[in-house]
Amino acid sequence: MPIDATQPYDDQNIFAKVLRGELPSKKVYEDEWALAFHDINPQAPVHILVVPKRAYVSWDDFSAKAPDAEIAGFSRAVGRIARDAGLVEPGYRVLYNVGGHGGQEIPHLHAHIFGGRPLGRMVG
Ligand code: IU
Repeated sequence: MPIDATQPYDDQNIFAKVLRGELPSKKVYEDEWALAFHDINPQAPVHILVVPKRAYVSWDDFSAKAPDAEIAGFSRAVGRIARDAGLVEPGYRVLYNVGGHGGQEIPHLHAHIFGGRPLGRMVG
């Protein structure tokens, strides 16, 4: 079920539990700002999720409220993870689903990184 991106943060969501170590994940990267792990249901040969360490419901919440240093740190982590996965050439996609129309299901911000095959043009 897609979420309402304006809802308050629920610390019982799946990714909050992964961040607290209460649920396992196939971790690919961790730093001060971000944790990244393989998506459980990959939609491409490479499908990595990157979540901020701190509590944000969605990209809307994060972009409005996160301090500049955190936005920079998180963004750099997303880029580094894709680079380290060897995706820069031939290319990759970063996606944030937001709320109902965006199809967001987990109410903790996550960037999807897709790669490893031609992804086609997607403009909407
Ligand atoms: P969405 O943007 O909220 O729709 O994406 C949620 C993603 O989280 C989706 O690709 C799921 O396959 C993925 N996922 C996961 O990796 N581990 C889980 O335990 C659950 C969902 I639940």
